[in-house]
Order: sequence, then structure tokens, then C-alpha cells
Amino acid sequence: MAEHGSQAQANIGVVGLAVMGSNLARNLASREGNTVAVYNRSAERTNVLVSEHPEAGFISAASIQEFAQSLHKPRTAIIMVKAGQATDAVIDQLCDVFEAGDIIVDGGNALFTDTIRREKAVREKGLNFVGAGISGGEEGALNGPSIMPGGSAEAYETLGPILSSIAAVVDGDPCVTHIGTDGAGHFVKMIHNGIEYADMQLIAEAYDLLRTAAGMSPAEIADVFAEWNKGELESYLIEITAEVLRQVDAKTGKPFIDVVVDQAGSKGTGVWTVQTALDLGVPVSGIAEAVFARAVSSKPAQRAAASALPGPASEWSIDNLDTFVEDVRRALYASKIVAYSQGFDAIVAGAEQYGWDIKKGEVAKIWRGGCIIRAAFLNRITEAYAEDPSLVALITAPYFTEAVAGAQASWRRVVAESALAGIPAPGFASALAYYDSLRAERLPAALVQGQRDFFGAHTYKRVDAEGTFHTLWSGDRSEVEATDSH
Ligand code: NBP
Repeated sequence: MAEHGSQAQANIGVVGLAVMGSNLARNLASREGNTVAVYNRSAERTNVLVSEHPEAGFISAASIQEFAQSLHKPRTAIIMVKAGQATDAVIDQLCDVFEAGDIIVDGGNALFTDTIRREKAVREKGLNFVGAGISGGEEGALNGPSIMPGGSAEAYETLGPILSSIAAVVDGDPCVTHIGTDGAGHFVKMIHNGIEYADMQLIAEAYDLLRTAAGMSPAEIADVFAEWNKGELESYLIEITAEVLRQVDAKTGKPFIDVVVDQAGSKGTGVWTVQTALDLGVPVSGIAEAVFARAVSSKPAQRAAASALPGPASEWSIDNLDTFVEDVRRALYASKIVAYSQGFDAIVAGAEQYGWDIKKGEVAKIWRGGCIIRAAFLNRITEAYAEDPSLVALITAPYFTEAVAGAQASWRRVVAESALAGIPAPGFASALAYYDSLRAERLPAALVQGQRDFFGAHTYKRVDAEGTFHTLWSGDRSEVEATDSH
């Protein structure tokens, strides 16, 4: 039975009892050894949760003071409130009632730079602050999410077993690991979401090609995705894509997909990933294309005006449907490898910039369950980093190199033919352009350097000599060794 109490009985508490917090609290309460204290700003939510779930044995708190008193030491509380100012408000309240050594966990979708700032401020008060990325939505929160905690190793000693008790489990391993200090957990969660954007966009492009170029029906395409889900593309996203495509609208009897407005929204984590990658100088073009594709879709006025723009004269002529479907599958797989490789590049760059020791193989491992990008494919990533922890780019690992080599003829056909037929496939095309850029012996960046030196004296390096140079473009065009002022 739920009870109000001032005794320190709970080993874990949850503040913020909207859908995510309630589900996480229920998940915690359902695991052996956990007694869960719950508190919400407005008492109504607390009362509803506690009365609807007597089996959970929640200790409900009517005030933040009561909440603190109900936790034994080190007090550990997970905040699940609206990310932003609400998080800061709750942290301030908890800091007032918690004591040195206690642990405040933010399980919301915080921007990692906010987490870095909060961790520092809370640490200066002698308390621990852990920003934990929690993936898997409502369902994951209730039944087992993938959890990406940052913060100190000391805090993880207490927190780790609690988080392990509620995380998704794959092959006996809970999908949680200490990612790194301060904002590392929220950083990796952000990249996860960015990869999710790319993965979804690529799947959507594959659907569009099968529909538009081959004229297949949504139900037929659902069968194709269900088949793909038995092979190397096996993943939650492919699985649910088949479900969505098979759905029939009860009102009209039409395929569900045809009654949905084709404008995709976003909550911002994809944008954060791209903005962060731009700052870090990491080309996450697959994620960026996915974010931009949603932005293009959400511009009805521009799309209406542009619908009169001329397209190609000819259509894609498909001789053999099976070959075409296999080409699209391979193009999807190769593009997906690029997107994940870029996502891990961003993790490497973030770790370097912020001083985090992030184990890439462990990250891939904890994404195998609970989260939206869960997939068999992640095992290959873990293996690649196990073989070579300092792998310079995931795509250069033998497994992925071979996979792309096997797919590339199909990939090139799909990108070329979709361009000729005027069917947009920005994710596929940009992934291929990235792949070709990366493997090119020489890039036209040399010309860009020449242009930069011409108009801005930005200098350049030579292939055959040390040093930095500038050509006197408006003078006699001789070359001088550049000084620091250039
Ligand atoms: P919401 O994001 O809708 O937030 C509602 C909660 O925040 C309520 O408990 C509300 O209290 C509390 N709150 C607000 Br708003 N302002 C507050 C303040 N100033 N002080 C104290 N409490 C305040 O809840 P949610 O949808 O359950 O999401 C919780 C977190 O989880 C968010 O950060 C969200 O981004 C994240 N999330 C993650 C996933 C995922 O897949 N990982 C999915 C969905 C959400 P009240 O009841 O008194 O108004």
C-alpha cells in the first residue's frame, strides 16, 4: 500500500509523474529490491499514480521535503520533468533538501551542454548530478529502456545497479553502461536520436522508391519490409515500418499511409545533433539530410508553388521487380552503414572535445535493446570496435567495408536511376556522395583552398613542402611563405 511517511524507506525516487516518470516509477517498483518514492509538483498526478497502482507500493510525498525524508542515503532521485527550465527548478528544489553525497539524476531529454552546466553547479554544492539519456519512449520506460548515464563514476556505483534493474536486457546484458562524465550520457542519447532520424529517412526513401518507381502497393511493400526484417536489416524500425504500411484506415478503407499528411515534425534532437556536429566539424550528412527532409516536407506553400516545376521526361523502367527490390534493399543497407559510421564519428569527436572516455562498442551494445534504433546490426558495430578500439571510421572496419562493397553496384544504380526519374532520395544520394568523398584519392578541396587564398589570403599548404604559403594574386603571382599574420 502507498503511504505517506517520514521514514527513509525508499532507495530511489522519481520527481515528475507525467507519462515518462510514471512509467519509469512503475518499472522501478516492479523490480526486486526497489522501494520507490514519488513526487510531482501538482499532487493530482501523484495521487492518480499511487491509487491506480497499489501493487507498486509507492511512497508518495506531498512536498519535496517529504520526498527527501522518504529516501535513504545516499538519496537518489530521478527527475522526469519537461526538459528546460522545469529541470533547473526541480534541481534547485532538490539541492535545498538533499545533502552531500546524494545523487540527482536527470532522465529527461536535456541538451548535453545544459547537463555539463548543471553537473558542475550541483557538484560544487557537494552533491552528485547524473544526466541520463533514457531511450525507448513510454513503452521503454515501463518495460525496459536503453539508458545512457553520464556523471561521476562514484555516483554510478550507487546508480548502476538500480538502472541495471530496469533496463532492457539483451543476451543477458542490461542495456545500460556508464558512458562518461558530466554530459556524456545526454550527448550519446542525442547522437542516438540523430541516427534514428537518418535511419527513418532512409527507410522512408526505400518505401518511396518501391511505391513510386515500381508502383507497389503499401501492403506489398509491407511484405517486402517483413522479409527484409529476417536478414541483415533486422531492426525495430523495419519491423514497425511493415506494420504501419499494412495498416488500413478504418474510416475510408484506404491504406493508412495514404490518409496521413506528408509533413514530418520533429522535437529538436535531430537539430541538436546536426548543430553540435557542425560545431565539432563532423560531417553527419545522413542525419542532416534527414532533418532537412522533414523541413522540406513541412513547407506546404513552397511545395505547392514548386509542384509546377518541370521533372524528367522519362520514368524509371523496371525490367525485373525482384532485382529492383534487392537493389533498394542494398542501397538502404549501405546508406545505413554510412549514417551509423557518421554518428559514431560524432561520438568520437564529442569525446575528444569534452574529455570523455566513451567506449564505442559498449554504446552499440546498449542500443541493442529498449531503444528505437535497436537492431541486430549493432552487434557488428560492437564487434568492429572490439577488434579495433581506435578504429578511425566505422565504415573502414572489415565487416562494413565488405558489406558496402557487396552493396555498392546496387546503391549506385538506385541513386543514379532515382535522379534520372526525378524521385527524391536525399539520404541515399548524400550517403553515396560521402562514401565517394571519403575514398577519393584527391578532393577538389585543393581548388577551394586556392579560391580562399585568392580572395582572402587564407593561405594553403603544399603537397611537397612543409609550411604555410600564400600566392601574391594581385601582384606578380609569386609564392611567399606565410607569416602568422596571414
Ligand atoms: P512532460 O515533458 O510533458 O513534462 C510534464 C512534467 O513536468 C509534469 O510532471 C509536470 O508537473 C512537470 N513540470 C513542469 Br511541465 N514544469 C515544472 C516545474 N517548474 N517544476 C516541477 N515540475 C514541473 O513529461 P513527459 O512526457 O513524461 O516527459 C518527461 C521527460 O522525458 C522530458 O524531458 C521528455 O523530453 C522526456 N521524454 C523522453 C522520451 C523518450 O523516448 N526518451 C519520450 C518522451 C519524453 P505538473 O504535473 O505539476 O505539471
